[in-house]
Amino acid sequence: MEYKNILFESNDGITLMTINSPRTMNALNSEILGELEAACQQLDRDGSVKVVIITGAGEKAFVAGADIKEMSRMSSFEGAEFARKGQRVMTRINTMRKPVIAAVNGYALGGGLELALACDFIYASEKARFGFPEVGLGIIPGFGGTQNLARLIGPSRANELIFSGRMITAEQSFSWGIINVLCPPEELISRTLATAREITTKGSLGVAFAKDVILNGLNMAKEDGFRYEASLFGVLFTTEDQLEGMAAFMEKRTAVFQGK
Ligand code: CO8
Repeated sequence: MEYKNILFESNDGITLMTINSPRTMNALNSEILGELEAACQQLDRDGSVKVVIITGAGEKAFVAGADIKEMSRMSSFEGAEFARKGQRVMTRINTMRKPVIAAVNGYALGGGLELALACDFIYASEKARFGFPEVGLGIIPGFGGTQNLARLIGPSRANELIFSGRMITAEQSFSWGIINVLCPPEELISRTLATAREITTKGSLGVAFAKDVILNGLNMAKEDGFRYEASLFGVLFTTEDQLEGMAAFMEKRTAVFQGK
């Protein structure tokens, strides 16, 4: 697959994906959505990749939404198709076996915020701005944002943000629990990489199973979530990573995990 709008940089098990369409502030059009979907598939299959980071090119925007110029020409049928494609891509990102971190460097609006919310957690620079401007365009968030935001910060704050179409600062997003870390712009990638590196030193099967159980457990009754957690916990006792992790602890050395 030839990528026209995404830059890749891979080092030591971490792949940094930069959405690079500066003319439209990295807005998501059908082509970029297709590239994101293909990239997720490729990275998920690649055993050398342990953590993925998604960011936006340039100083101003992470992703300024879905591409309004492309959407403005859509019929109702095409609009629904576009929403379905976007939802499929966001779900693909959300359900990748490896952790995906959003490094939000600027505007994360509409589909851009939905993309960040599809990641496992968000780090952001002080320049980041978050919002769902859709109601001002006569539409609603259509790439899963209504569901993901309300689950993350509760319906009350999600309602206010979505009904008003207002943009909020990185500080406000931090205090609302949308982002985990808020830092100066020049530190965003290094801080995100540092956390990614920490994750790569752990057993990748354990990390993948933890992601699975947290994600799927949210849609289960608590006792079912407990049962699912116990099952995956048990499965890990059939892996070399579990033997290595516990042996390393007892031998007072650093574990070297193979992801099997
Ligand atoms: N789509 C297309 N082009 C965009 C977008 C966008 N979302 N955002 C910015 N651009 C373009 C501008 O048109 C402009 O292009 P040009 O130079 O050719 O006129 C260029 O980027 C720079 O933008 P500005 O001149 O406006 O830059 P400012 O710094 O003044 O403002 C903002 C930056 C605040 C980000 C402003 O551009 C803005 O408000 N953008 C639109 C934000 C928005 O409304 N996003 C939500 C879009 S809707 C959405 O995401 C729905 C998702 C679900 C879809 C469901 C399927 C149907």
